[in-house]
Amino acid sequence: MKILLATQNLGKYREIKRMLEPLGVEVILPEEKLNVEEKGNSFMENAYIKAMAYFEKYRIPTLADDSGLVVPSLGGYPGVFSSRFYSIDWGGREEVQTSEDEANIRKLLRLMKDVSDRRAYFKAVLCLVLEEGLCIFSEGTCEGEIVHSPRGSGGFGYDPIFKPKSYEKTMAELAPEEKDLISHRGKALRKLKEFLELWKKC
Ligand code: ITT
Repeated sequence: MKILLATQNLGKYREIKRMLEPLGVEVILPEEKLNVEEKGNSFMENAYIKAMAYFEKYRIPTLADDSGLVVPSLGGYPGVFSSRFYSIDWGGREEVQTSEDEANIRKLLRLMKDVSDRRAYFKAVLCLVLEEGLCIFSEGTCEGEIVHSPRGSGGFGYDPIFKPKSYEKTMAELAPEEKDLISHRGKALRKLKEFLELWKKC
């Protein structure tokens, strides 16, 4: 089975590919980037918007992942704004942009400088459009806390400043398979895999 992954994020692509390929699923990227406006208010809405936009163009089973980091002490931000959090006006100075990931991390750490409640969680919602009129969702979360300075070089995004619950390492210090085992995306993908196995038998 071939699945088109509706993303521009190579970090997501690497993780989804390594978890789905052992199932015999070939994960491919779109040849052309579509300008999809993610105007939903939830991960679920945005996952659906992305999956449908690419499905309508390519007409093959299409998977989208909308995900992000939720920090309750920041009122749930970055949340659905995770990928471009650095560009959101929060008062104070603008982040100098090196890479988007680094700018996001700098902004989050600056906002949380004096915040003692550092709990946070990652959430991923996957939307798989299998054919016209058939779409399924799965989601996963991973709880943890925001550390005071970045550590590790694995993963992507906010991984260097996120320490999963009951771990001493940040997500970016874990081996890829360790991340897959506990991550929001790993959990959502395992649910999706169960469904795909049943569906393939039908
Ligand atoms: P696509 O929409 O093209 O898939 P994107 O990066 O813009 O790519 P999202 O809108 O879903 O995707 O934003 C997700 C952001 O949340 C991502 O850019 C990271 O900053 C963060 N994020 C999601 N999953 C993460 C993970 O496993 N580790 C670290 N950060 C993550």
